[in-house]
Amino acid sequence: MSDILLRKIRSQYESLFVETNARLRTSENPRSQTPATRARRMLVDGYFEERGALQNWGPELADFARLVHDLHSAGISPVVSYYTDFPWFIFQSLGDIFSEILGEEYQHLPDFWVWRIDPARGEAGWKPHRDKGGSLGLFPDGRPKSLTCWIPVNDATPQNGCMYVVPKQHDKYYGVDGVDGLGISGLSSIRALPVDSGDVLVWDQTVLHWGAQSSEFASHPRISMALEVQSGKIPAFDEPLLNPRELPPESLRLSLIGKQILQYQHMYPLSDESRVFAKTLVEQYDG
Ligand SMILES: O=C(O)CCC(=O)C(=O)O
Ligand SMILES: [Fe+2]
Repeated sequence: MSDILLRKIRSQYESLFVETNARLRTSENPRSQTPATRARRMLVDGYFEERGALQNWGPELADFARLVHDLHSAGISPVVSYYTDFPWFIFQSLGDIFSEILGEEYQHLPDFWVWRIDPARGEAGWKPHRDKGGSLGLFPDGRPKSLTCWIPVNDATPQNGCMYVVPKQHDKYYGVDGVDGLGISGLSSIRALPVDSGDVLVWDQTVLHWGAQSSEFASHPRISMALEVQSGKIPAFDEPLLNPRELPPESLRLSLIGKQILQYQHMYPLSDESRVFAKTLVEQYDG
């Protein structure tokens, strides 16, 4: 990627880098639920929201949204915002939640994305899927091997394409190999998950979920980011696993950004220009 672009991001978004924002060296992590409640919700529904977990990062979340809009306006994939420290810092700050579900040795997977779902263009989030199909994401006793953590950078609503899930308890196909589609007895089992900026969503990767079709009457594009995490006790679902206690080095971030643009092309239309851009990133910064 052009060094000019990277320097520009550093100079215009100082709040998103640890070096230029002392706030990112503090860690006060408010929690609205007890670990027991989170564990119970995970067991019954396969997901939970943690309200206000990122409430201290309002200014940074707003700057991150601005960066996503700027990248979009420049025709650059919003996932390039993972060049900054902020997403890595934020996911690191949620470590207590990941470790209580996956164990202390949990790892970050090299799988992440940023969405900017534009209601004015009739856009929708990703279509219904399971991040790990069948029983792939589950231990024999039913506990999840991996999670997706999805963060609303601005408020996500049914109008701008918030997440929807089939809660585990209503899903006849949850964890079942060789089946496809909706294993529910009626549409009322489907649950919308509106969340505000500052909240966090976590689902186990077996849960069926999707990002909704937006409405032209929505007030703003939905901006969100996600990262996958896995247990440290199983083989890697994807390589390289990342130590959650460190911010990945710059060159690794850039090659992983290229990898993301290429690996999610079944979920969204990828232009030839973006494909070339992504391949260049992988080649330029790999190893
Ligand atoms: O934001 C979306 O539309 C889809 C998110 C998703 O499927 C994921 O993060 O696993
Ligand atoms: Fe997903």
